[in-house]
Amino acid sequence: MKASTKTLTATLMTTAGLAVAASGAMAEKWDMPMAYSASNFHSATGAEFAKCVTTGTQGEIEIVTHPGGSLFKGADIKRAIQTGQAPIGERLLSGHQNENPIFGVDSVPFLATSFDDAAKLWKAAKPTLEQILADQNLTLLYSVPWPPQGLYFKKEVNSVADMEGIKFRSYNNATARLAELTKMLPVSIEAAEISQAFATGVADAMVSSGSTGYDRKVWESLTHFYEVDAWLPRNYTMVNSDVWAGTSDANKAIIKACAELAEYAGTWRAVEYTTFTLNGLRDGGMVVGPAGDQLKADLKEIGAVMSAEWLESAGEGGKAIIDSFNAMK
Ligand code: PCA
Repeated sequence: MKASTKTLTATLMTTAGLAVAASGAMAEKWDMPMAYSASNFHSATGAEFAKCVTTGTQGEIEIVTHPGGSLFKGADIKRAIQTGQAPIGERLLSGHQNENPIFGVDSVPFLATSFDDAAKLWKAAKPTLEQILADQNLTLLYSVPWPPQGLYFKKEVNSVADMEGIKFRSYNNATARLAELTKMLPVSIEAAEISQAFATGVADAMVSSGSTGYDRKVWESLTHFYEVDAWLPRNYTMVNSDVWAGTSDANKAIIKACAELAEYAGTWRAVEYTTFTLNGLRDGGMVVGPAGDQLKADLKEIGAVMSAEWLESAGEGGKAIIDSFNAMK
């Protein structure tokens, strides 16, 4: 019995070996670094995308996600993929605004403040962004927005004057600039590390989605969330272009289909998660509601300054995206 099991196993292994040899295919493992916690909806979407590819390619490509910045920290993910240290990964698009202002198009205050407008802005910007990424040896697979960005504080805030001197956690150029223009003090901190930063007083405020506040349980340290709907930044998933070129057409088609599904499902999750997480912040004890008129008016003024600055830095390419976005509205 034992011997025949052994023989059967050996036969199966040989057959499998021959089948692999015949098709020339080798099973590959693609590690996929992601910056946000496993419980975050982007990470959940990424895990499903990975499963879709692994199943769809019948294990020829097995994608394994590494959320929470566990393989590479958020700020290092893009470079790791460009240089082939990881074949695939996900990152915040506006995290690269230092390299090219176009990467920050989704974080221009009050340009696109709803899911519908964010989708239009993405459509307008996508061809340019795909080209910029392609020039950096990266192939865009899919992109999912975050819910609208609001302001978190440890006290009631009714105007920009009330913000002066607050230590403000930033996650990209726009958030750091917002801090400067409101006379706050920006400190750059990855989402994965904010619970600790707030608990230890390294920062006392931030602009982010209800989703990130909820994932990181910020009610343990913060008290107020103002629904400002400043912008909806995006995450995107990229693959190293050499790795992509070496992928069979059949597997490319499967990966593209899984990516399309992920973009759709992830966007849907972002919409659903918006109300759910704001309620979660309330349940945690926070005061959640719209900003008052003075605060809104002050922020509009700062938004106008930041929009002008972005347009100037992004030049003709930036203007073309905004024109095409406005034409869609
Ligand atoms: N959460 C991420 C980016 C935008 C968001 O809603 C963060 O706070 O880092």
